[in-house]
Amino acid sequence: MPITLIGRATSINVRKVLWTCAEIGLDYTFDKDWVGEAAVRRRDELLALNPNGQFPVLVEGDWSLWQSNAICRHLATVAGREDLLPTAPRARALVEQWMDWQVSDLNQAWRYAYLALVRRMPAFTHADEIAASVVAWNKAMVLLDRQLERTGAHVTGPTFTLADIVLALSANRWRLTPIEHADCPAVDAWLTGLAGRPGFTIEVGPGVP
Ligand SMILES: N[C@@H](CCC(=O)N[C@@H](CS)C(=O)NCC(=O)O)C(=O)O
Repeated sequence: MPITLIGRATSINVRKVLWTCAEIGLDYTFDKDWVGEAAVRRRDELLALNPNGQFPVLVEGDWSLWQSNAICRHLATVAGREDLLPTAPRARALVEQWMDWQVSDLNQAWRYAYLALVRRMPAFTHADEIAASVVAWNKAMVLLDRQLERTGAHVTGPTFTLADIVLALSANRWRLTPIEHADCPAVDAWLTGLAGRPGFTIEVGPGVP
């Protein structure tokens, strides 16, 4: 069945799915025609697939799925990639735990600072809010750093999983955002170590925060 991924290549949530596709070696179409006039013209099409009107969306025939982390898990499951998403209950729960932490706590921490300092959105200009967001973001990254220090390798242990994909994109955003960064040597070493993986250079490497 033909598989289509819908979204913009600049989106961190789309890029985590693109990286997962690269790891799997998936045969799919990337429909990225959602910029400017096309986004307006295709708005109803998007809303029919995702009532949130957001990207990414995965389309498999007449079935579709939204939420980037759910899409990554689905693709790994269908591909039988137990290395990316283990089937053993505890191992799987830990991968899901870190993925949920990324999409909830970590995303919430960086949102204000990123929208203010990188996207330069007019609604995000309060200095106190930016400062609070930077503190929360650094605190979250130090938590991740301690975890990577403990495992000495990847987010949940010695092997690479979906948790590394979703968190590496977040860590890359943190590194490339112009803030004062907390000292996170384990995060830096982990990012450097991931550089040879399929998809990393394309989806994380070129310096898009
Ligand atoms: N929790 C959702 C968030 C999706 C989301 O925020 N997507 C952004 C792009 S990163 C979006 O589509 N924004 C609206 C737009 O770009 O028009 C997920 O992980 O898929």
